[in-house]
Amino acid sequence: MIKPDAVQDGHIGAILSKITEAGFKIKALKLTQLTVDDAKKFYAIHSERPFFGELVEFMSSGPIVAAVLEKENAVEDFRKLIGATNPAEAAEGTIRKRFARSVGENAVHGSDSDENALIEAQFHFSGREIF
Ligand code: 3AN
Repeated sequence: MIKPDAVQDGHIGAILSKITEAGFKIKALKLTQLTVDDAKKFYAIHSERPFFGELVEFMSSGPIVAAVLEKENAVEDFRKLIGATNPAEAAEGTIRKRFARSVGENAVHGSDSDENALIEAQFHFSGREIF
């Protein structure tokens, strides 16, 4: 996902360019907005964390871009491309270093495993929207 901060800041095009230049193929793509319930469901794994309420509020606060990406070693390579959760700690050249506002409003989300990538793809897209 491109998160509400980066969409609002006008970075959709630049972020998609970095993603495709890094060799990812776009299999599905849409501009949409999460409801509060969607955000709670998507981030259920973080429900006990102190920032959960803030995260849900932020992720449902405006439009996001959802995408399904394909590449060899995609999960690991995408996490390298986006950089550390906290943009202050993200490496030079990463998407979060360049575009994120803060640790909470950090521009992009990437799946943390192949298994979760499949669950998250199905959360956002129907079968006929994935190519
Ligand atoms: P990542 O997105 O790098 O995998 P996670 O899974 O630890 O990081 O956290 C999920 C999301 O929760 C982050 N993308 C960020 O928006 C938010 N988050 C993580 N840590 C904090 C924090 N300390 N304060 C506020 N929000 C946070």
